[in-house]
Amino acid sequence: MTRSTAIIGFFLLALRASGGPYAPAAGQAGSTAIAHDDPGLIAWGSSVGQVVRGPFDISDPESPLASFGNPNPAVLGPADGFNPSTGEPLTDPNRVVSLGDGGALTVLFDQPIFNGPSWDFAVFENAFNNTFLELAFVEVFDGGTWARFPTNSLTQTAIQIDQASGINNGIDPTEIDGFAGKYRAGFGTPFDLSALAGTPGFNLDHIVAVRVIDVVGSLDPTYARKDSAGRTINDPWPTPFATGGFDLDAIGAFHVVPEPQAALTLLAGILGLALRRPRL
Ligand SMILES: [Ca+2]
Ligand SMILES: [Ca+2]
Ligand SMILES: [Ca+2]
Repeated sequence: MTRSTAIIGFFLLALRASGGPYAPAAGQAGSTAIAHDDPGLIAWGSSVGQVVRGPFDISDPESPLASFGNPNPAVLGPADGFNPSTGEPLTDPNRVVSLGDGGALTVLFDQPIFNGPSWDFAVFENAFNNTFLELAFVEVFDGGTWARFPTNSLTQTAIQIDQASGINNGIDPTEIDGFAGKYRAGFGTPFDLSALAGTPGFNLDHIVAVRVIDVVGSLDPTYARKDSAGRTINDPWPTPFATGGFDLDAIGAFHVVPEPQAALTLLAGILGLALRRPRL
């Protein structure tokens, strides 16, 4: 970074010091952060679906793929990607999985998540502070269709957020909404399925899988990812190491269909398939 871009960055930051319209960091008034031990979290991811690792650096055709973490067991069960006494993230391959640029990971739930009052599930990343955040899109699957939660990124796009910059290396959580990774390790970002109401034919009460997809934070239009309003998303980039990209710790649910009902739903599905007559 040149001196002049650093100075411009400083003024941009100063201009934005008042922050954006969305919920602030964990522990601040109005935050939506979900503590890892929130008693409302009654179920956690039960198995791993598709895993697609992204490269260390999407702009480098020779780039290896991110490789850190063993999806099973790292992303299953309760959030554990941090030291509960200090809040520090734990770099342990059995606790978190790194996705790399644009990588994706699907977590399956034995008992489908449904759209209950307020938040329905929360995604846990392992950020080491409130502003060095790595973001992911979140999609849910109702057994037939995928739907993506709407996103908003108001982060400045004049200067690339990167690992090295001392002046402009963060995301203000009040400027982002609808992404996983909004909160530091030990705190989940909550999602309310009501945000997807109106998606044609989509069943908000039968979510069997949740997929997180790393946001490639590059400002280069060749690689840049966009929010729901078409704005480029600024996010730490490049992150050229085995642990690059979004790091998934866990996904916990607030509302899941109780076991017997889940079994009945499954049975009904099997019967439905068995009774379905071939179309002539
Ligand atoms: Ca809900
Ligand atoms: Ca990323
Ligand atoms: Ca974990």
